[in-house]
Amino acid sequence: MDHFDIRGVVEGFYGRPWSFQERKRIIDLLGERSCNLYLYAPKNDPFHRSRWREAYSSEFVESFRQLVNAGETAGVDIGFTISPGLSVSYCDRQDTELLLSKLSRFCQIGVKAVGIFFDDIPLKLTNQNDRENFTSLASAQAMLANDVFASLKETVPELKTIICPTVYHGDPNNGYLSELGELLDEEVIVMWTGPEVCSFEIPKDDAKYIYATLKRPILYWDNYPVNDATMVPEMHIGPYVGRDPKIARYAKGILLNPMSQAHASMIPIRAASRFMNNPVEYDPVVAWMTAIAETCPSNSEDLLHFAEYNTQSPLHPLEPKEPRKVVEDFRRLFKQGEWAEAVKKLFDESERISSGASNLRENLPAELTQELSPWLTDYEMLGRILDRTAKLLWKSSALYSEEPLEKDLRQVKSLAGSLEKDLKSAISRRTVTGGMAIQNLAIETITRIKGLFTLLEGKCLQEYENERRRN
Ligand code: LTM
Repeated sequence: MDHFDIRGVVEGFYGRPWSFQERKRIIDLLGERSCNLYLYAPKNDPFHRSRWREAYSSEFVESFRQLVNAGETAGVDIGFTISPGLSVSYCDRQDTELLLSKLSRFCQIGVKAVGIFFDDIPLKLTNQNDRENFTSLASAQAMLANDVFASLKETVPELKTIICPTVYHGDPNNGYLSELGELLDEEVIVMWTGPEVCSFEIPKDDAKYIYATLKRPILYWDNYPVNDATMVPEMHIGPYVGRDPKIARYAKGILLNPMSQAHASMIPIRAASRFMNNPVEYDPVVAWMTAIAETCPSNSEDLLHFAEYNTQSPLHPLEPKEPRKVVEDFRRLFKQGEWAEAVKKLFDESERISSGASNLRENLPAELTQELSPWLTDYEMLGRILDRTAKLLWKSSALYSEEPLEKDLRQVKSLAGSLEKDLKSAISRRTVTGGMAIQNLAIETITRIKGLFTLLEGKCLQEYENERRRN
């Protein structure tokens, strides 16, 4: 049966790194889910990347030792990595020694895997000495990695050794990658994110061809649910989809790159762990709904509805289905002349959102509520926008009568003003939930009703004019 030997997480995102407490929670979860590797690689830890030459404090190493112990208890290997590529000189012996001593400090406290990561750096040798000593970036990186890993393995022979190359996605037919495949020791594991940085899909052939180029089964660095860079406004808690189970034939494993929001990341980690353990029988919707139910058993329906508003991500590039469906149902009923039913759709959804959001704020675990809070606020705002849109539509029907009353006009104007304010607040937010379907409906409603104001005010003016003439 196809299966993945390595299953777990790489803490490899930009943004606030997790705390040690958060890492411990994730490691416990990985253990519960029969996953077996956690790799430390947070881009914004300066000692991991920008100031990689500097040593970690003894407090940090002690905390990491406790993490290694937690991993042993949970049955999860803990790995430590460094990203020296921004400034390393591949031919400088001092740099090689520094890297070696920094990694060996972590081997001494029991890490089971080490990595040297070269992602997100220039695809050419930038140092003059390196250009004089190496014919290519691949040969420089292979020499450094082989050298450091061989020394570490002298004391820890079973150590897993991993690199992330500088070309880590796209077309597997690539000169840099084939040279790397040629020169790297065969035990070195190479990471790869698939056809894209954040791959919408990972087809079987991606795994097959990258295997052939690198001459070894690769380890997927799967950029989901990560939400750094331009994805910061999104909360990635939708289903884990688009990975062909047959990639397991050619890949050594999958490590998910999660969000800076550790507790929220547990939803997709729970779901994806099912794929990692049994790709053939994996059902993404069942895995997702189960993960949601496990996260908040007392309010799983509410969490599911909220999650349905937060699917948008590289795996689900289209706008979330749930709010789109509400608006489509509304438009269909409205077109059929079923006014009351159409408006009721909006009121019902608004009610579902506001009661769901308040249940979630009350009953979700505190850390999760804190992480989700900005998106819960978006969600609540959408509920308000739906409510005001529905009221506006309902009240505006009074203006279509032969003799519209001044008081109705005033009331409709005030509702339109409040809705406009809500829309302005929605635009000024830094997070996105539910796509644009509901806002678009609200904008369209306001615009059309303002058109009605023009008509009515015109009529009033006309009447005023007639009266003036009569007198
Ligand atoms: O994906 C890789 C190998 N490197 C970086 C990650 O650190 C980052 O989190 C993701 C998502 O933005 N993209 C990258 O290129």
